[in-house]
Amino acid sequence: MSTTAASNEAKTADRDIVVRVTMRGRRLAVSWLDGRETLYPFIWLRDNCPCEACRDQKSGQRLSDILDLPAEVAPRRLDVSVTDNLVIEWEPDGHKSRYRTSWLAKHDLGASAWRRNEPKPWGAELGAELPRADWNEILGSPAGEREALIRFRDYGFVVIGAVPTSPGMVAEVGSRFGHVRVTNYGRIFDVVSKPTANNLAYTDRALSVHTDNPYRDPVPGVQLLHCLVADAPGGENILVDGFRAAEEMRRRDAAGFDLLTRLYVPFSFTDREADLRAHAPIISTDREGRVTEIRFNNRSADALDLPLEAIESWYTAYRNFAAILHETAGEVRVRLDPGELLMMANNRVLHGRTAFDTSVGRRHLQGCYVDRDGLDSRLRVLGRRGSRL
Ligand code: OGA
Ligand code: NM2
Ligand code: ZN
Ligand code: ZN
Repeated sequence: MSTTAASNEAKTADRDIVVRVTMRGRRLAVSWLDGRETLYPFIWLRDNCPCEACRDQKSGQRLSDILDLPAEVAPRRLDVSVTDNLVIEWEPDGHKSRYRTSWLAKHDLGASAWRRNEPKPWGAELGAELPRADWNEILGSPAGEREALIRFRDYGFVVIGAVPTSPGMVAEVGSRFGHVRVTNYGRIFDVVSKPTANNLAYTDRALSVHTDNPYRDPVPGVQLLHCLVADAPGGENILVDGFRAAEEMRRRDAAGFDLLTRLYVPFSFTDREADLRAHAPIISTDREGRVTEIRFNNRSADALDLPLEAIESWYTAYRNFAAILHETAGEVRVRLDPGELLMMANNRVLHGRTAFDTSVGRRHLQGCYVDRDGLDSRLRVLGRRGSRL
Protein backbone atom coordinates (compact mmCIF):
# COMPACT_ATOMS: atom_id res chain seq x y z
CA MET A 1 0.00 0.00 0.00
CA SER A 2 2.67 2.51 1.04
CA THR A 3 4.87 1.59 -1.94
CA THR A 4 1.97 2.26 -4.30
CA ALA A 5 1.26 5.60 -2.65
CA ALA A 6 4.92 6.57 -2.89
CA SER A 7 5.24 5.64 -6.56
CA ASN A 8 1.98 7.45 -7.33
CA GLU A 9 3.39 10.54 -5.71
CA ALA A 10 6.59 10.25 -7.70
CA LYS A 11 4.54 9.98 -10.87
CA THR A 12 2.49 13.04 -9.97
CA ALA A 13 5.67 15.01 -9.45
CA ASP A 14 7.09 13.93 -12.83
CA ARG A 15 3.85 15.01 -14.46
CA ASP A 16 4.25 18.51 -13.03
CA ILE A 17 7.91 19.14 -13.85
CA VAL A 18 8.65 21.08 -17.02
CA VAL A 19 11.78 20.12 -18.98
CA ARG A 20 11.37 22.38 -22.00
CA VAL A 21 9.14 25.13 -23.35
CA THR A 22 9.23 26.12 -27.01
CA MET A 23 7.09 28.16 -29.39
CA ARG A 24 5.38 26.21 -32.14
CA GLY A 25 3.38 28.42 -34.48
CA ARG A 26 0.79 30.19 -32.37
CA ARG A 27 1.14 27.72 -29.54
CA LEU A 28 3.43 26.98 -26.69
CA ALA A 29 4.77 23.42 -26.52
CA VAL A 30 5.59 22.17 -23.03
CA SER A 31 7.62 18.99 -22.47
CA TRP A 32 7.20 17.29 -19.11
CA LEU A 33 9.56 15.08 -17.12
CA ASP A 34 7.26 12.06 -17.59
CA GLY A 35 7.73 12.33 -21.37
CA ARG A 36 4.43 13.96 -22.28
CA GLU A 37 4.14 17.05 -24.41
CA THR A 38 1.22 19.46 -24.19
CA LEU A 39 0.28 22.39 -26.41
CA TYR A 40 -1.31 25.68 -25.36
CA PRO A 41 -2.57 28.26 -27.87
CA PHE A 42 -1.29 31.76 -26.97
CA ILE A 43 -4.78 33.25 -26.83
CA TRP A 44 -5.88 30.52 -24.41
CA LEU A 45 -2.91 31.19 -22.13
CA ARG A 46 -3.37 34.94 -22.20
CA ASP A 47 -7.09 34.61 -21.48
CA ASN A 48 -6.33 32.39 -18.49
CA CYS A 49 -3.80 34.69 -16.89
CA PRO A 50 -4.37 34.45 -13.11
CA CYS A 51 -2.82 37.85 -12.21
CA GLU A 52 -4.64 40.42 -10.13
CA ALA A 53 -5.31 42.66 -13.11
CA CYS A 54 -7.04 39.78 -14.90
CA ARG A 55 -8.78 38.03 -12.00
CA ASP A 56 -10.44 39.30 -8.85
CA GLN A 57 -8.28 37.68 -6.18
CA LYS A 58 -11.19 37.20 -3.78
CA SER A 59 -13.79 35.57 -6.02
CA GLY A 60 -11.40 34.26 -8.63
CA GLN A 61 -13.70 35.65 -11.32
CA ARG A 62 -12.37 37.17 -14.49
CA LEU A 63 -12.25 40.98 -14.48
CA SER A 64 -11.85 41.60 -18.19
CA ASP A 65 -14.01 41.13 -21.24
CA ILE A 66 -12.76 38.96 -24.06
CA LEU A 67 -12.41 42.03 -26.30
CA ASP A 68 -10.11 43.71 -23.75
CA LEU A 69 -7.39 41.30 -24.86
CA PRO A 70 -5.29 42.21 -27.88
CA ALA A 71 -6.36 40.03 -30.81
CA GLU A 72 -2.82 39.02 -31.58
CA VAL A 73 -0.91 37.88 -28.52
CA ALA A 74 2.45 36.12 -28.44
CA PRO A 75 5.11 35.61 -25.81
CA ARG A 76 7.88 38.23 -25.89
CA ARG A 77 9.84 36.45 -23.19
CA LEU A 78 9.52 33.05 -21.47
CA ASP A 79 10.93 32.17 -18.11
CA VAL A 80 10.72 28.75 -16.48
CA SER A 81 13.51 29.33 -14.00
CA VAL A 82 11.09 30.23 -11.18
CA THR A 83 10.30 26.99 -9.34
CA ASP A 84 6.98 25.47 -10.39
CA ASN A 85 6.06 28.50 -12.46
CA LEU A 86 6.03 29.49 -16.07
CA VAL A 87 6.28 33.25 -16.57
CA ILE A 88 5.32 34.83 -19.87
CA GLU A 89 5.77 38.44 -20.89
CA TRP A 90 3.36 39.18 -23.72
CA GLU A 91 3.42 41.08 -26.97
CA PRO A 92 2.09 43.61 -27.75
CA ASP A 93 1.39 45.18 -24.33
CA GLY A 94 4.11 43.74 -22.05
CA HIS A 95 1.50 42.12 -19.77
CA LYS A 96 3.07 39.53 -17.47
CA SER A 97 1.46 36.20 -16.64
CA ARG A 98 2.61 33.58 -14.21
CA TYR A 99 1.16 30.05 -14.43
CA ARG A 100 1.70 27.26 -11.96
CA THR A 101 3.12 24.27 -13.82
CA SER A 102 0.79 21.92 -11.90
CA TRP A 103 -2.13 23.95 -13.27
CA LEU A 104 -0.79 23.66 -16.82
CA ALA A 105 -0.20 19.92 -16.37
CA LYS A 106 -3.81 19.50 -15.30
CA HIS A 107 -5.08 21.29 -18.37
CA ASP A 108 -3.88 18.90 -21.02
CA LEU A 109 -5.95 20.13 -23.97
CA GLY A 110 -5.06 17.05 -25.99
CA ALA A 111 -6.63 14.63 -23.51
CA SER A 112 -10.25 14.63 -22.46
CA ALA A 113 -9.65 12.28 -19.53
CA TRP A 114 -9.12 15.05 -16.98
CA ARG A 115 -12.53 16.45 -17.70
CA ARG A 116 -14.61 13.59 -16.33
CA ASN A 117 -14.78 10.59 -14.09
CA GLU A 118 -15.89 7.59 -16.03
CA PRO A 119 -18.93 5.88 -14.52
CA LYS A 120 -18.31 2.31 -13.36
CA PRO A 121 -20.79 0.08 -15.21
CA TRP A 122 -22.53 -2.61 -13.16
CA GLY A 123 -25.03 -5.43 -13.35
CA ALA A 124 -26.51 -8.02 -10.99
CA GLU A 125 -23.07 -8.80 -9.51
CA LEU A 126 -23.13 -5.48 -7.68
CA GLY A 127 -25.90 -6.94 -5.51
CA ALA A 128 -23.25 -8.91 -3.61
CA GLU A 129 -21.77 -5.70 -2.27
CA LEU A 130 -23.94 -2.66 -2.74
CA PRO A 131 -22.40 0.80 -2.63
CA ARG A 132 -23.29 1.78 0.92
CA ALA A 133 -22.62 4.60 3.32
CA ASP A 134 -23.61 5.43 6.87
CA TRP A 135 -25.28 8.66 7.87
CA ASN A 136 -23.21 8.92 11.07
CA GLU A 137 -19.99 8.55 9.12
CA ILE A 138 -21.16 11.19 6.65
CA LEU A 139 -21.79 13.57 9.53
CA GLY A 140 -18.64 12.42 11.30
CA SER A 141 -15.93 13.48 8.86
CA PRO A 142 -15.34 15.06 5.47
CA ALA A 143 -13.66 11.80 4.44
CA GLY A 144 -16.78 9.81 5.34
CA GLU A 145 -19.01 12.17 3.39
CA ARG A 146 -16.63 12.18 0.45
CA GLU A 147 -16.58 8.38 0.32
CA ALA A 148 -20.38 8.33 0.10
CA LEU A 149 -20.39 10.87 -2.74
CA ILE A 150 -17.65 9.02 -4.62
CA ARG A 151 -19.72 5.82 -4.53
CA PHE A 152 -22.71 7.75 -5.76
CA ARG A 153 -20.65 9.28 -8.56
CA ASP A 154 -19.13 5.97 -9.67
CA TYR A 155 -22.19 3.70 -9.44
CA GLY A 156 -25.00 6.22 -9.80
CA PHE A 157 -26.50 5.30 -6.45
CA VAL A 158 -25.67 4.73 -2.82
CA VAL A 159 -27.65 3.21 0.04
CA ILE A 160 -27.22 5.32 3.16
CA GLY A 161 -27.87 3.52 6.42
CA ALA A 162 -28.71 4.78 9.93
CA VAL A 163 -30.78 7.76 8.78
CA PRO A 164 -33.17 8.51 11.67
CA THR A 165 -36.72 7.56 10.70
CA SER A 166 -38.16 10.94 11.57
CA PRO A 167 -40.37 12.54 8.92
CA GLY A 168 -38.57 15.13 6.81
CA MET A 169 -35.11 13.60 7.25
CA VAL A 170 -34.98 12.87 3.53
CA ALA A 171 -34.79 16.60 2.78
CA GLU A 172 -32.17 17.04 5.46
CA VAL A 173 -30.01 14.40 3.80
CA GLY A 174 -30.65 15.98 0.40
CA SER A 175 -29.72 19.42 1.72
CA ARG A 176 -26.51 18.09 3.20
CA PHE A 177 -25.28 17.33 -0.32
CA GLY A 178 -27.14 19.76 -2.54
CA HIS A 179 -30.28 21.79 -3.06
CA VAL A 180 -33.73 20.30 -2.75
CA ARG A 181 -35.81 20.78 -5.86
CA VAL A 182 -39.43 21.61 -5.10
CA THR A 183 -41.88 20.15 -7.60
CA ASN A 184 -45.65 19.80 -7.94
CA TYR A 185 -45.26 16.82 -5.58
CA GLY A 186 -43.94 19.17 -2.89
CA ARG A 187 -40.55 19.65 -1.26
CA ILE A 188 -40.83 16.09 -0.01
CA PHE A 189 -43.42 13.47 -0.89
CA ASP A 190 -44.84 10.42 0.86
CA VAL A 191 -44.68 7.22 -1.17
CA VAL A 192 -47.55 5.31 0.39
CA SER A 193 -50.56 3.51 -1.00
CA LYS A 194 -53.45 5.99 -1.11
CA PRO A 195 -57.06 5.43 -2.11
CA THR A 196 -57.13 8.25 -4.66
CA ALA A 197 -53.70 8.42 -6.16
CA ASN A 198 -52.71 10.94 -8.82
CA ASN A 199 -49.67 8.78 -9.57
CA LEU A 200 -49.21 5.00 -9.68
CA ALA A 201 -46.28 5.44 -7.29
CA TYR A 202 -48.93 6.19 -4.64
CA THR A 203 -50.54 2.75 -4.98
CA ASP A 204 -49.46 -0.74 -3.92
CA ARG A 205 -48.70 -1.74 -7.52
CA ALA A 206 -45.40 -2.89 -8.90
CA LEU A 207 -43.50 -0.19 -10.78
CA SER A 208 -41.20 -1.39 -13.53
CA VAL A 209 -37.84 0.31 -13.76
CA HIS A 210 -38.09 3.94 -14.77
CA THR A 211 -36.69 7.43 -14.76
CA ASP A 212 -38.60 9.74 -12.45
CA ASN A 213 -40.38 12.79 -13.84
CA PRO A 214 -39.40 12.34 -17.50
CA TYR A 215 -42.17 14.84 -18.25
CA ARG A 216 -40.25 17.64 -16.55
CA ASP A 217 -37.73 19.96 -18.10
CA PRO A 218 -35.15 19.71 -16.74
CA VAL A 219 -35.58 16.26 -15.24
CA PRO A 220 -34.62 16.12 -11.55
CA GLY A 221 -30.99 15.04 -11.32
CA VAL A 222 -31.12 13.01 -8.14
CA GLN A 223 -33.86 11.20 -6.29
CA LEU A 224 -33.75 10.23 -2.62
CA LEU A 225 -36.09 7.64 -1.12
CA HIS A 226 -35.99 7.17 2.64
CA CYS A 227 -37.66 4.14 4.18
CA LEU A 228 -39.68 4.91 7.31
CA VAL A 229 -41.88 1.81 7.52
CA ALA A 230 -41.46 -1.55 5.76
CA ASP A 231 -44.02 -3.84 7.36
CA ALA A 232 -45.83 -4.84 4.18
CA PRO A 233 -44.63 -7.95 2.35
CA GLY A 234 -43.09 -7.09 -1.04
CA GLY A 235 -42.05 -3.59 -2.01
CA GLU A 236 -38.55 -4.59 -2.92
CA ASN A 237 -36.60 -2.05 -4.99
CA ILE A 238 -35.05 -2.87 -8.35
CA LEU A 239 -32.15 -0.88 -9.77
CA VAL A 240 -30.65 -0.97 -13.25
CA ASP A 241 -27.60 0.80 -14.62
CA GLY A 242 -29.15 2.61 -17.58
CA PHE A 243 -25.75 3.59 -18.99
CA ARG A 244 -24.63 -0.03 -19.08
CA ALA A 245 -27.97 -1.05 -20.63
CA ALA A 246 -27.58 1.64 -23.30
CA GLU A 247 -24.12 0.34 -24.17
CA GLU A 248 -25.59 -3.13 -24.44
CA MET A 249 -28.26 -1.73 -26.76
CA ARG A 250 -25.60 -0.07 -28.90
CA ARG A 251 -23.80 -3.42 -29.20
CA ARG A 252 -26.87 -5.52 -29.98
CA ASP A 253 -28.87 -3.12 -32.12
CA ALA A 254 -26.80 -0.18 -33.32
CA ALA A 255 -29.53 1.13 -35.64
CA GLY A 256 -32.11 0.96 -32.84
CA PHE A 257 -29.73 2.72 -30.47
CA ASP A 258 -29.33 5.45 -33.04
CA LEU A 259 -33.12 5.90 -33.33
CA LEU A 260 -33.51 6.14 -29.56
CA THR A 261 -30.86 8.85 -29.40
CA ARG A 262 -32.11 10.87 -32.38
CA LEU A 263 -35.88 10.84 -32.07
CA TYR A 264 -37.61 13.07 -29.54
CA VAL A 265 -40.60 11.46 -27.87
CA PRO A 266 -43.31 12.98 -25.67
CA PHE A 267 -43.79 12.43 -21.94
CA SER A 268 -46.60 13.86 -19.87
CA PHE A 269 -48.15 14.01 -16.44
CA THR A 270 -51.53 15.49 -15.75
CA ASP A 271 -53.69 15.85 -12.70
CA ARG A 272 -56.02 18.55 -11.42
CA GLU A 273 -53.21 21.04 -10.91
CA ALA A 274 -50.51 20.05 -13.34
CA ASP A 275 -50.06 19.51 -17.05
CA LEU A 276 -46.37 18.73 -17.43
CA ARG A 277 -44.95 17.87 -20.82
CA ALA A 278 -41.49 17.33 -22.22
CA HIS A 279 -40.01 16.03 -25.44
CA ALA A 280 -36.72 14.17 -25.27
CA PRO A 281 -34.89 11.16 -26.66
CA ILE A 282 -34.92 7.92 -24.63
CA ILE A 283 -31.11 7.91 -24.72
CA SER A 284 -29.04 11.09 -24.91
CA THR A 285 -25.41 11.21 -25.91
CA ASP A 286 -22.76 13.91 -25.96
CA ARG A 287 -20.81 15.02 -29.01
CA GLU A 288 -18.38 12.16 -28.58
CA GLY A 289 -21.21 9.64 -28.52
CA ARG A 290 -21.01 8.96 -24.79
CA VAL A 291 -24.31 8.19 -23.11
CA THR A 292 -25.27 11.07 -20.81
CA GLU A 293 -28.94 10.53 -20.01
CA ILE A 294 -31.62 7.86 -20.03
CA ARG A 295 -35.27 8.90 -20.01
CA PHE A 296 -37.34 5.78 -19.77
CA ASN A 297 -40.75 5.66 -18.12
CA ASN A 298 -43.48 3.78 -19.89
CA ARG A 299 -46.21 4.97 -17.52
CA SER A 300 -45.61 8.56 -18.51
CA ALA A 301 -44.82 8.06 -22.19
CA ASP A 302 -47.38 10.00 -24.20
CA ALA A 303 -48.81 9.04 -27.62
CA LEU A 304 -45.90 9.09 -30.04
CA ASP A 305 -45.95 12.07 -32.37
CA LEU A 306 -43.17 10.98 -34.70
CA PRO A 307 -43.50 11.05 -38.50
CA LEU A 308 -45.55 8.06 -39.66
CA GLU A 309 -42.57 6.35 -41.33
CA ALA A 310 -40.66 6.32 -38.05
CA ILE A 311 -43.25 4.78 -35.76
CA GLU A 312 -42.81 1.02 -36.30
CA SER A 313 -39.02 1.08 -36.33
CA TRP A 314 -39.01 3.25 -33.22
CA TYR A 315 -41.24 0.73 -31.40
CA THR A 316 -38.90 -2.10 -32.36
CA ALA A 317 -35.94 -0.18 -30.93
CA TYR A 318 -37.87 0.81 -27.81
CA ARG A 319 -38.89 -2.79 -27.17
CA ASN A 320 -35.32 -4.01 -27.68
CA PHE A 321 -34.08 -1.48 -25.15
CA ALA A 322 -36.88 -2.33 -22.69
CA ALA A 323 -35.96 -6.01 -22.97
CA ILE A 324 -32.38 -5.19 -21.99
CA LEU A 325 -33.56 -3.04 -19.07
CA HIS A 326 -35.69 -5.92 -17.80
CA GLU A 327 -32.98 -8.58 -17.91
CA THR A 328 -32.26 -9.95 -14.46
CA ALA A 329 -28.54 -10.02 -15.33
CA GLY A 330 -28.61 -6.23 -15.22
CA GLU A 331 -30.64 -5.69 -12.10
CA VAL A 332 -29.86 -5.28 -8.45
CA ARG A 333 -32.56 -5.83 -5.86
CA VAL A 334 -32.63 -4.27 -2.45
CA ARG A 335 -35.29 -4.32 0.22
CA LEU A 336 -34.97 -1.12 2.17
CA ASP A 337 -35.26 -1.38 5.93
CA PRO A 338 -36.50 1.53 8.01
CA GLY A 339 -33.61 4.00 8.32
CA GLU A 340 -32.15 3.17 4.91
CA LEU A 341 -32.12 5.78 2.21
CA LEU A 342 -31.55 5.19 -1.47
CA MET A 343 -29.97 8.08 -3.36
CA MET A 344 -29.97 7.68 -7.15
CA ALA A 345 -28.71 9.57 -10.20
CA ASN A 346 -31.98 9.89 -12.08
CA ASN A 347 -30.26 10.40 -15.45
CA ARG A 348 -28.46 7.07 -15.14
CA VAL A 349 -29.92 4.57 -12.70
CA LEU A 350 -33.46 3.38 -13.32
CA HIS A 351 -35.46 2.23 -10.33
CA GLY A 352 -38.61 0.25 -9.75
CA ARG A 353 -40.34 -1.75 -7.05
CA THR A 354 -42.30 -4.96 -6.66
CA ALA A 355 -45.92 -4.81 -5.53
CA PHE A 356 -46.63 -4.81 -1.82
CA ASP A 357 -49.48 -6.04 0.35
CA THR A 358 -50.93 -3.49 2.74
CA SER A 359 -53.44 -5.97 4.18
CA VAL A 360 -50.60 -7.23 6.36
CA GLY A 361 -48.66 -4.05 7.22
CA ARG A 362 -47.75 -0.55 6.12
CA ARG A 363 -45.07 0.66 3.76
CA HIS A 364 -43.93 4.26 3.90
CA LEU A 365 -41.09 5.93 2.03
CA GLN A 366 -40.40 9.64 1.91
CA GLY A 367 -38.78 11.09 -1.15
CA CYS A 368 -37.34 14.28 -2.52
CA TYR A 369 -35.37 15.46 -5.52
CA VAL A 370 -32.14 17.42 -5.52
CA ASP A 371 -30.21 19.00 -8.34
CA ARG A 372 -27.18 17.05 -9.43
CA ASP A 373 -24.78 19.97 -9.73
CA GLY A 374 -24.91 20.60 -5.98
CA LEU A 375 -23.65 17.09 -5.25
CA ASP A 376 -20.84 17.35 -7.74
CA SER A 377 -19.86 20.68 -6.23
CA ARG A 378 -19.95 19.27 -2.71
CA LEU A 379 -17.69 16.39 -3.74
CA ARG A 380 -15.14 18.79 -5.23
CA VAL A 381 -15.20 21.00 -2.15
CA LEU A 382 -14.70 17.97 0.11
CA GLY A 383 -11.75 16.95 -2.07
CA ARG A 384 -9.91 20.22 -1.53
CA ARG A 385 -6.66 19.77 0.30
CA GLY A 386 -7.14 20.15 4.03
CA SER A 387 -10.93 20.28 3.70
CA ARG A 388 -12.39 20.59 7.17
CA LEU A 389 -16.06 21.05 6.40
C1 OGA B 1 -41.20 6.57 -6.93
C2 OGA B 1 -40.82 5.18 -6.94
C3 OGA B 1 -40.32 3.31 -5.57
C4 OGA B 1 -40.79 2.67 -4.33
O1 OGA B 1 -41.83 6.98 -5.96
O2 OGA B 1 -40.87 7.28 -7.89
O3 OGA B 1 -40.32 4.72 -7.91
O4 OGA B 1 -40.03 1.90 -3.78
N1 OGA B 1 -40.99 4.50 -5.80
O5 OGA B 1 -41.92 2.87 -3.91
N1 NM2 C 1 -43.54 10.66 -7.31
C1 NM2 C 1 -43.30 9.65 -6.29
O1 NM2 C 1 -41.92 10.33 -11.91
C2 NM2 C 1 -42.92 9.74 -11.55
O2 NM2 C 1 -44.03 10.00 -12.01
C3 NM2 C 1 -42.75 8.70 -10.52
C4 NM2 C 1 -42.92 10.32 -8.60
C5 NM2 C 1 -44.98 10.80 -7.44
C6 NM2 C 1 -42.98 11.92 -6.88
C7 NM2 C 1 -43.37 9.01 -9.20
ZN1 ZN D 1 -2.99 39.05 -16.17
ZN1 ZN E 1 -39.79 6.42 -9.25
